[in-house]
Amino acid sequence: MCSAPLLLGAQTPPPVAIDVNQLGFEPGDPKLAILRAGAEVSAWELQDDKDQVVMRGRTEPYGDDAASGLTVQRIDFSAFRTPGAYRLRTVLGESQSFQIRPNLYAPLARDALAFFYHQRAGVPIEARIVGAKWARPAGHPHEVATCFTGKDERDILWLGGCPYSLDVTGGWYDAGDHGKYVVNGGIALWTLLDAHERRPAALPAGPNGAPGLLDEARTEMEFLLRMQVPEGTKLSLPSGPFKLIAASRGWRSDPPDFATLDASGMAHQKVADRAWTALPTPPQNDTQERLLYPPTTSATLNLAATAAQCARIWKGADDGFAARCLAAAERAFAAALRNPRVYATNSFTGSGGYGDEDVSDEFYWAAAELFVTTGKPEYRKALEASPHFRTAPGEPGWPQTATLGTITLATRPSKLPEAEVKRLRAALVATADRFLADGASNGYRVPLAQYSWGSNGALLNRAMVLGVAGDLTHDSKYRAGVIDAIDYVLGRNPNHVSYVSGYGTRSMQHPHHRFWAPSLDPALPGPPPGVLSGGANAIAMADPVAAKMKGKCAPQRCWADDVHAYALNEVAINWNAPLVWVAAWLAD
Ligand code: 9MR
Ligand code: 9MR
Repeated sequence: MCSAPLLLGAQTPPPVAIDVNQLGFEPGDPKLAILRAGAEVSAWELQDDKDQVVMRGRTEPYGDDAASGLTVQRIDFSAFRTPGAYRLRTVLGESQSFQIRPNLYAPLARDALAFFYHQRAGVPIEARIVGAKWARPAGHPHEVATCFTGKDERDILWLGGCPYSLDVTGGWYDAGDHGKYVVNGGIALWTLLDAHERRPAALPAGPNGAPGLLDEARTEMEFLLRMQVPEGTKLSLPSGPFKLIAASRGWRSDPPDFATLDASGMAHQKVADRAWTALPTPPQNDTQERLLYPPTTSATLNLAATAAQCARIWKGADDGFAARCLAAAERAFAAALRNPRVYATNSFTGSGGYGDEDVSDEFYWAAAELFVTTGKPEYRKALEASPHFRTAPGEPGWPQTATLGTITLATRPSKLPEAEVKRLRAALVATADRFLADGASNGYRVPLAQYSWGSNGALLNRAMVLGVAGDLTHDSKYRAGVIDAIDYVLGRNPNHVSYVSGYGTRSMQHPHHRFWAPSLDPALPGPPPGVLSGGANAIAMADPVAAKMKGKCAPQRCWADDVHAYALNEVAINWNAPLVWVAAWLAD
């Protein structure tokens, strides 16, 4: 142990050896930083912005950490509560600077919400709201599309198309691409609407006419409603379970044969480009043909669930809209019951798949939303008969929505008896406890066990469940878990990066995005503040940047701030939505 000052020239910044939330901490919250160093105990100092030492302590050795591939020690300075600007120092190096102050998270909640405005299709993104740098003309302002016909990537011939065009203008672009997907739109919209139902005053209209949460959510809801198949429509669709096939063909399973179905009330999976557009392509410059892709049971249930939420949220504020939502939701649920196994084939170029061959969880979720909204016995029967009833099988995600249904049943007033609500709550709390246990089992104390595509979104969805558990139990350990998650996202990670643009001294700059792509065209802007990178991915390393890292990085370090790294560094509505939820919860 030596406490001599670092011998570094004035121009050489000391090495960053301490990873910490670069935004900072609210005074009363736990405060943890991670030092990259062997097991030897060493001294740390907390310095204010006048280089005065305000607290000293000893690191706590953790040892080798598989998730980060590092040997780490912990610095706990939770006891320090005085507002100000600080950095941590040890002989091995220092941390980025950060703040301690109240009301730290409100701006983050607002900027994370503004992401959805930036992602809007069909309307110009206005300079008076976002500033000249991020303003752009409307993308796809008249999105009138008919169904895909022709051969897909599996060589399946889609002959029938659909006997109509739909005006599906509006909504949000999904991510770095310009697809608009009902499946992923559903969970993103649910998450914003849930944040609103929990704390209606949290995100009202923003400055300069920026839309508040409800206005923003409504643009997506209106889009989802437009994706519904008109009454009296017969379509030829593959219906039934997928068939296992030889792995040599590159697919795990094949869709079943086509059947003619009454598709009225179903929802199209997505509207998207026929072929992938190049990077960069600002949305107003997209010249690809835009097409509707076949309706699926999963998309239909995403519409049912969110339109049911809409029906109760807008009741009293806009009864006409609420009634439209309710009718669409009930029509969609009936259509899904009629056509329960119409799965996405994942075989169209130009857009992502969001294919899911188990929609029992989507059925449960939609039944739960419909029951809470209507109180009708048929929905109660459907949800009580579901294998997912009273379960919270992990963090929610676009392919696994059971936890969403359980959150709604456990936290919204309904006709369920109190004993039942208790059981539902217990399931959520048990799942939150599992997340805390995951946090206890890695060096950086991140309540996540697996790092796959969109791991930051998965982590924030876990933080949402932890937040719900905190609300239900008033036990501070759940807020501590939420802090662990946001700390990781904002800098307490082995890449010492803040994964949220504009937040922290060293934040993500080069997302996989077709407009925020200054590394490809210097005339284009970088990401506006509040945009979340998908994050470390050690499992589905599909892009060229990730492919090169495969097998060579510890899970938390499989990440690069590179526009081409779509499996590591894309941005997406279903990942930014839990950032809004969590930041608003922390701000409350
Ligand atoms: O840009 C696409 C990104 O938005 C998707 O998430 C990703 C996976 O579906 O695909 C990206 O597009 C690439 C495509 O899959 C393969 N050719 C290169 C495309 C552009 O990077
Ligand atoms: O988030 C999706 C992830 O779970 C999948 O593994 C991945 C590959 O199918 O696709 C991700 O979603 C992308 C979508 O297909 C197209 N738009 C961008 C999404 C985020 O990368």
